Amino acid sequence: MGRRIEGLVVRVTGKEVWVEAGGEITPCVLRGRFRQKRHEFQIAAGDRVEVAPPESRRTQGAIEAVLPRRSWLSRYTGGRDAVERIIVANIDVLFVVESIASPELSYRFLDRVLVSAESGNNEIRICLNKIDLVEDQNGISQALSVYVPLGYSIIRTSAKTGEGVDEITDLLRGGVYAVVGRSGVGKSSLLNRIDPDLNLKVGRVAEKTGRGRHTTTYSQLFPIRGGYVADTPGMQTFGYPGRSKDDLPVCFPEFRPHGDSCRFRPCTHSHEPGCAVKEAVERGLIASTRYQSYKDMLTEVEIREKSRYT
Ligand SMILES: Nc1nc2c(ncn2[C@@H]2O[C@H](COP(=O)(O)OP(=O)(O)OP(=O)(O)O)[C@@H](O)[C@H]2O)c(=O)[nH]1
Ligand SMILES: [Mg+2]
Ligand SMILES: [Zn+2]
Repeated sequence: MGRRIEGLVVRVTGKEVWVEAGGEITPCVLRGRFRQKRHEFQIAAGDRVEVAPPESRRTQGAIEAVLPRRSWLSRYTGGRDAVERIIVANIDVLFVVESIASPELSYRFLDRVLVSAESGNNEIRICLNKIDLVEDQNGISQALSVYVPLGYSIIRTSAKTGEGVDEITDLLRGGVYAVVGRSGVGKSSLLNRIDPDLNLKVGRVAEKTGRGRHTTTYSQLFPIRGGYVADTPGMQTFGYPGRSKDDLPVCFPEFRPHGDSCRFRPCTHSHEPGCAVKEAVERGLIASTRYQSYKDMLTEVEIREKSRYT
């Protein structure tokens, strides 16, 4: 067996992967099992890999192994390509970005990203961006009242005025970081504000639909403050990536204190009598928007599980 080097995947496009080791970037090809869809064979920005370095006659290295991931962000993509897709791996702090206006805050989408982030074992911060656009603070207080009790820190930011950006910068300490969220919420703009040298492409939000234009098209790690940050493309859908519906409730931190008190075990917290989670929703201890998100995702996973066995 030849010499192997260990490196960090900084970019994945089509069939080529860039691996950084010792300050040098080696372009690598994806061969054999690494072209399969199974997530242990997928390669994403942030993965640590073993590479057979290029020989004199070839200019590309070859990836030989992917090391186990500490954390990851993934989503389930539906359709013919139905599979869990890893977006970024080994993230130290994941910044989940939403905008308070233009586009308007989507509780549903935010919950989906948060659940996927929980399922991938991530340390999470929420960035509520574009606060320069709101005069009325009600929307912000409402969002805070739902997410702060769950234990998530919320950073109020504006990529335009720079407000709150230092709070993000202070958390960047030489590790791997990532921003994720819908198209147009300002992920690339925030990163440019932290480090103008990044010079990331920024898009416009369509006036009619309030939607972003998918300006960032693939995940890539950029050097930042002695570490790396991944800018990710805004995604239209964010399917729950977990294996089964039994893993879903633990991705809702506010369910944890109640889940053990349900009359039936296991309890899906949907139709069962004597469900402590449902009771907590009725008593206002769990936000109804969060419970609705849970039920939507549960239905989705149930449909997926059924189609797998028939
Ligand atoms: N007013 C205001 N506009 C912002 C702010 N952040 C971003 N924008 C604008 O929102 C639009 C979209 O910003 P991007 O940074 O491209 O958004 P993105 O999340 O990277 O979008 P994708 O790459 O498509 O996923 C641009 O017109 C930005 O100038 C902000 O804090 N305040
Ligand atoms: Mg972008
Ligand atoms: Zn229950």
